[in-house]
Amino acid sequence: MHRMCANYRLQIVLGHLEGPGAKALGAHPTSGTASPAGVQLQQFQYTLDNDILTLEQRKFYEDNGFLVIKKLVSDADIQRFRDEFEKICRKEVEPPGIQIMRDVSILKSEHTVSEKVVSKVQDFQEDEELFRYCTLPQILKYVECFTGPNIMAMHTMLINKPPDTGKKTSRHPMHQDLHYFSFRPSDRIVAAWTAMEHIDRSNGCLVVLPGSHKSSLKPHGYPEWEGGVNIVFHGIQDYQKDNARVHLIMDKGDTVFFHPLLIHGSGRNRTQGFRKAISCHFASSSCHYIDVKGTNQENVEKEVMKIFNKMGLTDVSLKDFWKFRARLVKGERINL
Ligand SMILES: O=C(O)CCC(=O)C(=O)O
Repeated sequence: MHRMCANYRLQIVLGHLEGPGAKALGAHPTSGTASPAGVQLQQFQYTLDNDILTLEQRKFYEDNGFLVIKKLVSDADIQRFRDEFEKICRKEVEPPGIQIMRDVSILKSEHTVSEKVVSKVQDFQEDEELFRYCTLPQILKYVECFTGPNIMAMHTMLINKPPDTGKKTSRHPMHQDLHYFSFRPSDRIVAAWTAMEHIDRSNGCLVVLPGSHKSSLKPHGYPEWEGGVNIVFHGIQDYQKDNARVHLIMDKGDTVFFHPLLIHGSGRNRTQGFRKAISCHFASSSCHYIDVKGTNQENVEKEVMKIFNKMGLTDVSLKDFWKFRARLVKGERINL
């Protein structure tokens, strides 16, 4: 993993400092504009040797822990995900294992089943239409740069951030996704998050703290917010707002790939629309499970156990939970 990048050396020798796709992607302030001359021979830790990322993109991810690729998912695919989401909300389709969540502020106030009361669906691995997102070749092409060739889809979500009712419950506290994961190593895990419409600060874009993927996993818990917080929306304890944070303004189809230790969250949705994004966490199938007992992730295991217990399942662990969710999307299944 920590070996010298052979591709990089080869490209220097050949003088080809831009990889395939560089022109199509164009420059983007959140996708790396480092000058090739400024790129030093180095060991890469967070990306693998590949012919997909330009050197600038690779260096950008190494330094910042995220990378935005413009227009990666087509309007036609996004429309299909929207249509399926609406069918799920109306209960016209009921894929096994799917979890349908409501925002805490609308939890009890409305009983009709519609897009307007669902804040998120997750675990759509048995829904052929939504799961297509996790198998799109253009997504997996990038995922492979971080995970390697054997890829598992671990966690799937379509987030439908509702208009904030004034209680600020539509915010997602700053957190590190690794807090929820009982598999390692973290550098072989990556999230793909695709904007299903234009997303900016008005409707609650992603907020990231560049470079925070180089830090360790911090203790998380429920933030003490007045208006309440959604179930299992843990945040970093004692998080202090950091001026270095960056708001990711994204257009429909733009996709951000990010490291599971990157500190991120999202702001309030101040519009009347439901802000939509589709996302999957991928991991190399050669990752291994860990026991989180005695670590600061124990609180997640306890919450997940409560959910299992409600389903009548006892004597299960966080590892069982992840094994149940994991699906092979490319290559071969090794450990996960
Ligand atoms: O889409 C969002 O608002 C934030 C999603 C997120 O950070 C997460 O679910 O981990």
